[in-house]
Amino acid sequence: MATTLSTIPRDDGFFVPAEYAAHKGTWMLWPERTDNWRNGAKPAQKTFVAVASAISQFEPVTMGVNRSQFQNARQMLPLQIRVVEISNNDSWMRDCGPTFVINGKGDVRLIDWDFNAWGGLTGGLYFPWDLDDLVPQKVAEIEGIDRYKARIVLEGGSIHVDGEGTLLTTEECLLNENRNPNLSKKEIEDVLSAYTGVSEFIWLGAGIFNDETNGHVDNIACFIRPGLVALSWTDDHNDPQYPRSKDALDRLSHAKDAKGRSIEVLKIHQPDPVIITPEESEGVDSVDGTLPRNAGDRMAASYINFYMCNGGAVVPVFDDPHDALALETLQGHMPDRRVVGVAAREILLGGGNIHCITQQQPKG
Ligand code: KQY
Repeated sequence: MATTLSTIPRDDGFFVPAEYAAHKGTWMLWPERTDNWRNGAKPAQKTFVAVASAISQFEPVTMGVNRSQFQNARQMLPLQIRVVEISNNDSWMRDCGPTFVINGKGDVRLIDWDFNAWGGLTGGLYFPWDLDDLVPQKVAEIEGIDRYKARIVLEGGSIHVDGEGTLLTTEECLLNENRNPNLSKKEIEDVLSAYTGVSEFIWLGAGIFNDETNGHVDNIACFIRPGLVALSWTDDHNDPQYPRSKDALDRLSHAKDAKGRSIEVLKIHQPDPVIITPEESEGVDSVDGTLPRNAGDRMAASYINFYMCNGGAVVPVFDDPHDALALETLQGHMPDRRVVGVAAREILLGGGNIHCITQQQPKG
């Protein structure tokens, strides 16, 4: 039975574990909307199959699908991937999905944040988003997990935790007037502390250049382990990403985590600019209220948007000269995981990457 609780996680002894803690499995949502995914979403579906298959080498994967796509998804996905009907507006499980909490005694619950499609009517990416907003409640019902309903607009990709009391985020996103205009920075910290259990915040300024999420942290920086943060980097001072990454480096270099540690930064050089081609742009339906995909636009490509699963890490690659070094560097710093690259341009074309389309459910 799944109950909606009227308490808050911290008071109940629950906190958000790090992504690198043990998982029960991974949740994803199936892509289909033709105003975001080109060519009837067929290339994206193949890439989602590749991501789900890669993760399923390490842990169970559940794919939520809209009713009309159930048979197609079931047919395209390997049998070890569970396919369940979960109506949704698009496929960004990291952002519209739940954030799970544990109490260290074997119990798991989830947080259901308010979702407004990355900005609602002030720069949001599509309309409506009502089905997305119900996804966490449906996951709670399917799993029989109790749910905390948090009255704050927040996407899972806008925060990272180290599992030891520290939260990493960006001002560009969390302080954006299209999320929680009535809350101050301090009030946002207070709500997030109460729900995630953290006591220390590391605020970066901006995220990746042209990131349509308003700078989600999961595209620019992530914890590899407590005290070690991977950061998307460029050596090119003329690249529009340079001041963003340099500012993040400066802030991280001066930060202390909840345990009083300084942060070690692992630079992961970004791929060369990834630009939307005319053919890619023409494959996307044009719909009022949905962000267009214009030929010539630079996409927010980053290797940091990878996903850690039990014994593995699934990393986006772009057929780029920097791919090999990114994989090698991440592998070198995660010796207990097998790093797997998945060609991810099709996900990037939709506005995010592998981390954005996955959500871990921790082990109890
Ligand atoms: O987390 C993300 N990067 C999601 C982006 C949503 C894109 C919708 N077009």
